[in-house]
Amino acid sequence: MDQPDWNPTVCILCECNCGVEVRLDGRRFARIRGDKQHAASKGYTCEKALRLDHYQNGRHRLTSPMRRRPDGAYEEVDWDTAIAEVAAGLAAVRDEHGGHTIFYYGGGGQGNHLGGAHSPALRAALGSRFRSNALAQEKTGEFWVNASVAGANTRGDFANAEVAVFIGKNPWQSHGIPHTRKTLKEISNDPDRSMVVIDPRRTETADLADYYLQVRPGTDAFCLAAMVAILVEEDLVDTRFVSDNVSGVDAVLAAAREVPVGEFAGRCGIDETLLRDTVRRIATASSVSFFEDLGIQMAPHSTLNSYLDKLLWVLTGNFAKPGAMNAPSALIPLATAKAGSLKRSPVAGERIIGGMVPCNVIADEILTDHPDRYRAMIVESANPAHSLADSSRFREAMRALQFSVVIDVAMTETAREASYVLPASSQYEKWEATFFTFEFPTNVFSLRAPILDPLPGTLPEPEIHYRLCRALGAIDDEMVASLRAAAGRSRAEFAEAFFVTTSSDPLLGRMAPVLLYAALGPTLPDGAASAAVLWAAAHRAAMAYPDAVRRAGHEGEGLELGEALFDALVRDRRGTVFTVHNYEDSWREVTTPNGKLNVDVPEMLDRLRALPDAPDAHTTDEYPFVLAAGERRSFTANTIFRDPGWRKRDPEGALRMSPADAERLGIHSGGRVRVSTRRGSIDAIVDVSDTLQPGHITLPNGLGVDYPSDDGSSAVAGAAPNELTWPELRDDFAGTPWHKHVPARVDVLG
Ligand SMILES: Nc1nc2c(c(=O)[nH]1)N[C@H]1C(S)=C(S)[C@@H](COP(=O)(O)OP(=O)(O)OC[C@H]3O[C@@H](n4cnc5c(=O)[nH]c(N)nc54)[C@H](O)[C@@H]3O)O[C@H]1N2
Ligand SMILES: Nc1nc2c(c(=O)[nH]1)N[C@H]1C(S)=C(S)[C@@H](COP(=O)(O)OP(=O)(O)OC[C@H]3O[C@@H](n4cnc5c(=O)[nH]c(N)nc54)[C@H](O)[C@@H]3O)O[C@H]1N2
Ligand code: SF4
Ligand SMILES: [Mo]
Repeated sequence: MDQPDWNPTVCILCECNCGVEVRLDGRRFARIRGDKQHAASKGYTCEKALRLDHYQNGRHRLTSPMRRRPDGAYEEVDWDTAIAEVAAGLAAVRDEHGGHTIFYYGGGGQGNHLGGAHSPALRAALGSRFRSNALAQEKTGEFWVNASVAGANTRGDFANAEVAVFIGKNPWQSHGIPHTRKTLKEISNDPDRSMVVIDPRRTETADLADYYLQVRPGTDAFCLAAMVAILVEEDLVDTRFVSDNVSGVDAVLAAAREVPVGEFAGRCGIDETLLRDTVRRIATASSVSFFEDLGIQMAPHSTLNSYLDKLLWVLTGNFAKPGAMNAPSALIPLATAKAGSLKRSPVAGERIIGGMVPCNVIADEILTDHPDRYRAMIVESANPAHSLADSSRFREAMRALQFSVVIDVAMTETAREASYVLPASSQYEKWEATFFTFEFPTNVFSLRAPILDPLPGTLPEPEIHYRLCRALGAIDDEMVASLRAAAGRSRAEFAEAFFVTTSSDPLLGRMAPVLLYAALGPTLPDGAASAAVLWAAAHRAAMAYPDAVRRAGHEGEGLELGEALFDALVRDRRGTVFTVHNYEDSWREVTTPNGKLNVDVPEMLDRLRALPDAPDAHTTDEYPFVLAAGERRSFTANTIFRDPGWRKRDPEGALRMSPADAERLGIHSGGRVRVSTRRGSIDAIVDVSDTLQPGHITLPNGLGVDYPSDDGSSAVAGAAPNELTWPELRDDFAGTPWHKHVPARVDVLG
């Protein structure tokens, strides 16, 4: 591959996927800078993007498929052998126990979703029914609430918001909104705008806030319920908006009037006057945007928290207008949750939301003699043996499987338990994209071209899926050849042939991604075969939002509009604007039966009414601290970087602790302690920090992964947080874990 000076691509470390330009020196990332021409990020990055060479060129990269020998060691095998044996291993489980016992986990991280978009074909070829990924340990509760209230996913418009509210979200470190730090500073510096932060730790974001609510850990439901009650009690509900646009409000008003505001303020540790002032500021603003994240989604009452958060913006009329909550379009929806009664997982009987089994029950659904237990697993671009509650139990579950395969760039904690490991090309060596397209009213999709040739021995995931489907006999080469011939003649002929083929048989319909890859893919420029899956998505978007797609500059009627959008996606290297909406368009995304926002959600109202009797502390004499296990810091990025050398500070990921607790324990910054929970212990260095309240301690996410040294041995930096967590610690509705609320003990080491 020739190396033009600055190669456009994106940063893959968080959902923002900021556009960057990389200057190469051979295969090394010699320089990296923000891409000013990127359609979404326009040059913005944070400091982490500069470290991407540690991902691309670290010593963790795999260059051959690996097979586990009976003695547990791994040996290299060639790709043909690996594909044949993986297909045979999965087919054996299917034939013996049924395809529903083959579980699929993952599908993409912060920067890569094209591989996962091809996985439905492999799953269809195997008859696999159950799947999950990280969203089922953070967002499924919120997805369900959004589905119940709006029938759509919703997102804040922070750039235009008069008031920005962050609940259990530290965007200064974790980002998640466009040009995050710039937007935060703008809000903070503008005397006419305000920022509200609800967080037990005085974070970098809290330091910018006008209203900082330092809630006691795990008591947000009391705080948010009191806020809703104040809205009702002080007549701050936007009654005009509500009577025109909201249904079921009487049930909410009745429940809110029962909330003991003063008592709840006390239980969440927030001064009632501050709480009332905050609610008044929100209710009287011309626009308010809300962002709830892990601090309330991985804590007690998490689904109820999400519901109460939504009530705050629904009752104040903050929907479908500038600066408020809106419903962005999607090129490929990440997950479509449905309200109402839900399918259940086969062994534990937990709710499946958005098609995902709660992460916390996966190990339980393997380690059992239940006839429908999972017997095989396909893991793609995820590290569940590190990222799911109770790592040691997950490792045990992996070993109990009859067969497992991991597709990753590295020999991860999860890969080390698998029957086979298939090495993927890195995200800078293949066509890639994410489906994190949450901007409104202007929404951008970034298809990236490779900036390096694949590392020898690696393959892109779409090719891996295609080869496995072929080896399973699920692809008829003649059919692919005839579709490919049609694609060679014209897009219109291809469209017709593809439609006829995929509608002839439901199984072929589900094979669509790999059929597109193999038939349309070879006709795309620059080897962009993996982008063929976007062809169907472009047509769907053009049909769903024709006016918004045209406003984004794509032209044509009917099928032509979809083709024009697809061609633009494949051509552009710095993001494609695919929709430009009017704010009223958010109403079109609302899919509740009567087209209104619906706040009468009985499952949540029951929980709200039960709140006065719910405990507000879960610590014990033996485990007196609340540990937030997995805090986002300047030098964390999930487990995308394995090389600890990327961290300029905090190399081992210190345990943060309040000065009062440190004094009581007689420990200083730099001292060593043991953190223990009911499940396990880890050792850590202490960082005494006045940002924490007494009784609250935090550990970063993403540490505790091993990395090979020059001499071939390997070393682990820091502690893996999920050695301390356990699966039963989870939300009673969505099954999401309480990773931010783990009862723990701290012992000083000599
Ligand atoms: N630097 C960096 N950025 C990242 C990532 C990363 O690894 N590193 N990961 C990305 C991913 S996958 C995600 S999902 C996002 C997550 O982004 P965030 O949700 O912002 O990240 P966290 O730091 O895990 O948690 C947010 C806040 O919750 C607070 N919190 C803890 N307990 C409670 C509580 O009981 N109540 C309330 N109200 N708050 C509480 C914590 O103090 C913390 O400030 O970040 C993304 N961005
Ligand atoms: N205790 C605790 N646990 C947590 C959290 C917490 O706050 N506390 N946070 C949770 C959250 S929000 C999340 S999102 C998860 C994240 O955890 P996971 O979803 O498991 O994902 P990552 O750590 O992002 O790891 C992604 C994997 O993809 C691999 N990879 C990178 N590029 C490619 C590629 O191009 N192809 C393939 N096939 N693989 C690739 C990496 O090597 C890595 O193994 O962790 C969750 N776990
Ligand atoms: S980590 Fe996130 S905010 Fe920072 S440069 Fe990368 S994508 Fe952008
Ligand atoms: Mo996440």
